[in-house]
Amino acid sequence: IGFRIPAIVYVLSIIAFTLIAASACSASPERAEHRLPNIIIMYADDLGYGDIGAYGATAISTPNIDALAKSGIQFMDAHASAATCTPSRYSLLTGEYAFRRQAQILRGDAPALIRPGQPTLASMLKSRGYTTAVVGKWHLGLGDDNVDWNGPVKPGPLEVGFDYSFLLPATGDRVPTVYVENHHVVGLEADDPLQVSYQEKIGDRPVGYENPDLLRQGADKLHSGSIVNGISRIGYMEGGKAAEWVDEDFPDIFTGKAIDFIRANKEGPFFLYFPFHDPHVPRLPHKRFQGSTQLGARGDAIVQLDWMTGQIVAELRRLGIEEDTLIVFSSDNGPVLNDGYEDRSVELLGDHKPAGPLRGGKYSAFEAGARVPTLLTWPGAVDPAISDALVSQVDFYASFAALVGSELRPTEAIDSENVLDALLGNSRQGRITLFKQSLGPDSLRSARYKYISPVPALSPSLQAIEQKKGVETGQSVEPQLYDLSNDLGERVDIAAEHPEIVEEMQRAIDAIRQR
Ligand code: NG6
Ligand code: CA
Repeated sequence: IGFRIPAIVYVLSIIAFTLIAASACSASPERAEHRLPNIIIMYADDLGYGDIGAYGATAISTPNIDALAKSGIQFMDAHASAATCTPSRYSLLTGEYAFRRQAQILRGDAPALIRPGQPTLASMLKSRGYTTAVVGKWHLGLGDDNVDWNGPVKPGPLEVGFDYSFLLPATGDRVPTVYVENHHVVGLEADDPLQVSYQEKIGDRPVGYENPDLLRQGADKLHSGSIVNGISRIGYMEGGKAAEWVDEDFPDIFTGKAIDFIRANKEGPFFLYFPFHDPHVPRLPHKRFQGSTQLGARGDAIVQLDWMTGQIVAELRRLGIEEDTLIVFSSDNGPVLNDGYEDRSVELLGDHKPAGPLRGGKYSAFEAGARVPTLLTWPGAVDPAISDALVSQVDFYASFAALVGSELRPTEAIDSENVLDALLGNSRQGRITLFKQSLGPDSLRSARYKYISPVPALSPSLQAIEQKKGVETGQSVEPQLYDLSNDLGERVDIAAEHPEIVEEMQRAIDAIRQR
């Protein structure tokens, strides 16, 4: 079916790579150093393939993100490596599939998933002279087991290659609802220590299931723990009153911290990993964005995200470093409407299609689970284009390593492929095959086909997601095969007609899993 790399292409690409590497080394070190671009990864949370103007949305106005699409490369077939948050983030930062660490959506008090010593995109860039920061949503665990939020919270980003961190530790919908800057919870008072539990109610903060009258948004059972800022969260939190965040302040606080970092490091090169909270639940956009769409909180949260994007680009321009800065804009997984809170996203959806023409959504093995809007700009070096190349976020590691001239060790970023040429628009060829995880089955893409592995038995928790969240998860006890060249919406299962393709694609998944 033609998705194996022909040997000759492989050999030629090695020769080409060696030549490029050699010519990079022969330049004077000073010049080579100077030419390293700043790198910013802007990473939305649960933003779907159809949620922004550049990908067809008309009910949400996203001029700043659309401007990135216009001035850079717009990828039509780019993917997160999973359909949920923690696994996608793990892969983006380590170049490794999340199943290798059994990474699942983490609790808010989970220990650091990326352990000190494991190489990351940040540590790799740091070794090439970059100053590195993460500002925004982390959701990759912090500290060791039973982390003490009142002492130094570590290990965390600073132990895996980041010089600076300002974090929303897990998600907006789970405790602790505080910021963590470097090793410390921001604004904590010594006489009101912060404790967190995911087992039982602790302390005297009201909880959602006992005080529905205190809530600004109705919530499902899971999201009915401690109430902070009128919203009940997953888990329980005692103390830490002065450190509580106000959700509506996220856009200003995170954008401000990101801009501070950019200003302080304008001489470059710097790496800024900037994961947004929007449009994840709970959706509580700042007052100035409320009502900016007819879609309610979810649409308004996307307008807020667009504003944040614009602020960063404007700052680069003001500092005169826009040309020297490579920006990637993407999302960690596909869209969902009701993800635990009644914020009227379902009722107010109208004709808007968060997943565009794709089937499924967040959590799903269908395309909308992980095929996400993806843009790359680098005004000094990349010409505008629309690209159909098949690319995965797991490949950012090896690709940027090639860009900055860092040679990967055999154990480093083992699932990451160098697709730099496709990312920079110099080639239409990205990956030959692309592996994805979901909350349920694995899937595999070639340029033409989409294969979804069968599950041994239907999972009741996935069935619950289908019923409550209205997302088709893609689980089936039968293998599924779709020909995306004429069936982008994955409607006609052709597995039965093509047993040989099914077998070959399943074998490819097994080989990745067993590696
Ligand atoms: C799920 C939460 C969901 C969301 C998600 C994390 C359910 C019942 N609940 O466990 O509300 O918080 O975790 O989203 O599905 S993610 O984008 O960070 O993966
Ligand atoms: Ca997410």
